[in-house]
Amino acid sequence: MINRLSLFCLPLAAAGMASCQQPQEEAKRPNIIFMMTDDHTTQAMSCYGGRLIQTPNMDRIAAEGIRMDRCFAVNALSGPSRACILTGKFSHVNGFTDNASTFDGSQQTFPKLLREAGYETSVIGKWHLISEPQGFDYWCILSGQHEQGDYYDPDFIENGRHIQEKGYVTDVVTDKAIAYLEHRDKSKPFCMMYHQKAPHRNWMPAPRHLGMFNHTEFPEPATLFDNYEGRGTAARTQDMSIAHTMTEDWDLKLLTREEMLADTTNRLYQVYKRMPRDVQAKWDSVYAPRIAEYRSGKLKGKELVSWKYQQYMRDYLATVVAVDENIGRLLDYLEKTGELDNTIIVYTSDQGFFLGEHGWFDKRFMYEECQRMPLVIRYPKAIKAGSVSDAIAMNVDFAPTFLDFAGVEIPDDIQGRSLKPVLTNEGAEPADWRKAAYYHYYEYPAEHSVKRHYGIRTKDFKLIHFYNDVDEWEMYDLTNDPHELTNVYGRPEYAGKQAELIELLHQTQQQYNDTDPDEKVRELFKGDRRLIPGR
Ligand code: SGN
Ligand code: CA
Repeated sequence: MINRLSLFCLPLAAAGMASCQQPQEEAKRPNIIFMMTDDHTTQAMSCYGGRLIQTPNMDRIAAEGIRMDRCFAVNALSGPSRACILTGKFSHVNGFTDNASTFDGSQQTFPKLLREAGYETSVIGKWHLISEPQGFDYWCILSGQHEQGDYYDPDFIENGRHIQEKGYVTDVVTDKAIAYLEHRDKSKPFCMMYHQKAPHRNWMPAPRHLGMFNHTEFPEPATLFDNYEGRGTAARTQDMSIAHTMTEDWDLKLLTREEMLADTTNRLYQVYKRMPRDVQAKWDSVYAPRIAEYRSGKLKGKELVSWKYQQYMRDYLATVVAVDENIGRLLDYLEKTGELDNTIIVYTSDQGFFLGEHGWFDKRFMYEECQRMPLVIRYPKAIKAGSVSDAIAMNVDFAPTFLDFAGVEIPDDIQGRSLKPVLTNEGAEPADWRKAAYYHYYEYPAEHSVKRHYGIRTKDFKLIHFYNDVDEWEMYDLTNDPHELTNVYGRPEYAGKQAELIELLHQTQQQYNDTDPDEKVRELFKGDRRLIPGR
């Protein structure tokens, strides 16, 4: 699995000797820190041009490395995305299609391959794959709330042992990461997966950030009041709107302490009670004006939706601030210990998220805001500072990329492709690079009611097929319609493009062996190619 050069150099490097034929620098294998948050999206990152907050430490990774502008989740949901990342394989191959799945931990993953090649491996924070982590020398995963983890005084399973820690989850996960780095076996390169829970629902800020945005008005997205005209059934029947789905208690935190104490079964109380008393007191004072305003009865209709959007942003973005601060802490620690430039530092999120676009929160849809993942990478030995790339990347590419940088052979059954040639060439893609990202979402019927669908996303277009209990196609011209408001599928002026995209979808499904998502499409592809709609 290790290439010949590193195999030859490894024992010497481990013994601190420099007598390898290659210069010592070249022989040294990079450490990898894979930083992943949960539900953080590019609209809330200043290096992506987001107008909502400043994220200086994430921006630093981008400025001193590369920003990938077209990285896509292949199934925009936590467990599935994590399984794709670990295996480099799509959901239909790794078996974890939705959050009700259990990961088959006996299968090949990139941490296992790195470990076999002499890396020390660890995972800290959100795991969400139900089965115990395999292939890690150290693992410490969030266990509360069905493995979503708690914001305050979180529970963990540390190498099989149940523990509870004091403090705010984003800080605690970082403390653990730093403690691990302090005590790791320094004779080996390491690969650490550092997985934050934030900014996942229900968006509870750190004590120091409670109320920090109470006097900030955030810009509304252009599509906050989308009426879904020009889209299909799936967009109209979802259950993830700020107007209707967002709850008063869990999401908007519109319950007083007295009300929570009077109904201790309430879910908000279950997380509130985990805070120390002084933090509860701060919480009470910060949310009191919000509750009063809401109950004044003045807010109605669109004004109420705008108001809810503001509260949502105040909480969500405050949790992002803590993530950014903690990334800063980790970068400082690496700098201080001399490991910063030896380490490939990746920042991403398991998928993107809707911050009011189309009137929504949550993810799941193959629409831009959540299909697109943040991805910034710093490794000055091979990546030029300030690089930006529009090459189409997917989360299944992460595994082969890490193996490639570590000099480990990429097994043939990995479906993603190493991004190394793109990353090391200032973001430019090789001539034979893929033309489309593939997507397939399965979790339906389920929470948020997003219908099953699959499709492709090229640089300029998107083709989606919603199936299962509907049979509807959508196609978006992203250059002319970046907000994806007008479905152009079936329009005569797009007939040629449509036929081209259907063929590309077909080829992509063949390539990744996802050939039977549903009968009807098989029929469509099986027969006479002239029957492809639009041809
Ligand atoms: C929880 C949330 C959902 C969210 C899923 C999946 N509900 O069930 O809003 O879509 O997690 O998120 S909550 O009432 O518990 O907050 S994922 O990122 O883990 O896939
Ligand atoms: Ca997520």
